[in-house]
Amino acid sequence: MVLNSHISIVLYPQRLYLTHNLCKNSATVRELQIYYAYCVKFANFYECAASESVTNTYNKIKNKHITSGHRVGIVGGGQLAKMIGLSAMKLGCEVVILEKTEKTPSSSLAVDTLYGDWNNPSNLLNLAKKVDVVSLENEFVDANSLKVLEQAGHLLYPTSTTIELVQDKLIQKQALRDAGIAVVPFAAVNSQEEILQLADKLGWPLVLKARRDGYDGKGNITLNNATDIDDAWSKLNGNNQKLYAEAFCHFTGELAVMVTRGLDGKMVNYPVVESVQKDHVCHIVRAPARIDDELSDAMIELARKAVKIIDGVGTFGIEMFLSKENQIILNEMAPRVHNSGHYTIEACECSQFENHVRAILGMPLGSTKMIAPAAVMINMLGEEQGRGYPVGIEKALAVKGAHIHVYGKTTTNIGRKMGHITALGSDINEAEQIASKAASCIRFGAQK
Ligand code: AIR
Repeated sequence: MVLNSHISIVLYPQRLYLTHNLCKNSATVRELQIYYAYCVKFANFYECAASESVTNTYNKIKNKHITSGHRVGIVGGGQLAKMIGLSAMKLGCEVVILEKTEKTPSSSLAVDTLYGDWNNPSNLLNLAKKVDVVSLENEFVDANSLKVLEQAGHLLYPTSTTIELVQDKLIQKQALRDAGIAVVPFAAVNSQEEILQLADKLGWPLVLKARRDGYDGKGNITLNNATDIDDAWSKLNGNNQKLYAEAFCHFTGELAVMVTRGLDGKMVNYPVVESVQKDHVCHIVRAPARIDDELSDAMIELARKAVKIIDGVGTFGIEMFLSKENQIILNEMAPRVHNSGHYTIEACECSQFENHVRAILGMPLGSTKMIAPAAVMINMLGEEQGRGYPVGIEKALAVKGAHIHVYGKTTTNIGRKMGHITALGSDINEAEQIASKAASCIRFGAQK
């Protein structure tokens, strides 16, 4: 079958082969649709001698937007969108954001910001019409709303199918378990009674979790015994929100791996990192993790497998536990750039953010190699309610080697992620000393 003068399809049992004047690739039907859409939208990138239809479509894009580079749409405008946006801008792209409220961290860099409910398909379509490819900075956007974008022929990465598999943590755990990945025992709980029944099977403590929309400690409560159930149930709004519970993992360490997977299925991974969490919120990330090569290789293999299972395109964060028995257990995966990868901005040849942009544009992925022996990232959290700009930043900036990121949120609150600091060093201790010294100067929301 010939799609146009430059792209033709040859059908083999179960596989399709896409032939193009410059590209020869084996592809599934879905991949083929995607590839075709890319050839049309990014005709210049593939350097194809574009057919009339390709030229017409590309000209429309050019007229609508800018004369070079691409427009990336991001659903959500927080710090993750800001850092993706900065990388996109570095590559000459423009960024358009869809957010619920005004004055988010990314509003100052976006060429255009649309406001509205991101679960409303018409808002998503308005965003998609303004850009070449849509991506996400959070997993809260409803997969069914996202499907509408794909049905209308827009490019979305990660796809709605990937988001569907990940955004409901119960479905995510089931998908991973079914694919043979070790996860802690878990079950849906539809009543307080069912939590007690699960505790009979798994023992205490249990972790009660919201199936959707939890992050940074919101949506997770550890239950130490039966008397904790009532309070946790009402805090997580169990009567109206779907919950599940899982066995508490008595881990010896929490580790994470960032993986970027391209449109062609090629993957790159960053080193395994150690993360220190307090109250389910990430506080410190140390790279690389101080573990032996065998364990590190096994964790990387698991992380890559997990991203493949959900057919991910873009950057993904995979959080793991190391059990007392040295077993690797996948805790959670995020279909987006992740806090465990913020250190890559300064510490790696190509950051998690830039690799995300490269992946969703169908471009070659960059090197994930660290440029220093060690790096440490410390999160800066709000101490109490107050304004979003910190006190003490001038002192922190005087600390040599500290890379300071202030997200630009208008207000702060207890535990809210307001910024982070990364330092490189010849070893973890050296990097951590620098990062801690700078972090101790800065305070968000607290009076000096
Ligand atoms: N985020 C998304 N999922 C998890 C996290 N941490 C980031 C996104 C989102 C922001 O946190 O960038 O926009 C929301 O932070 P806040 O402080 O406004 O709740």
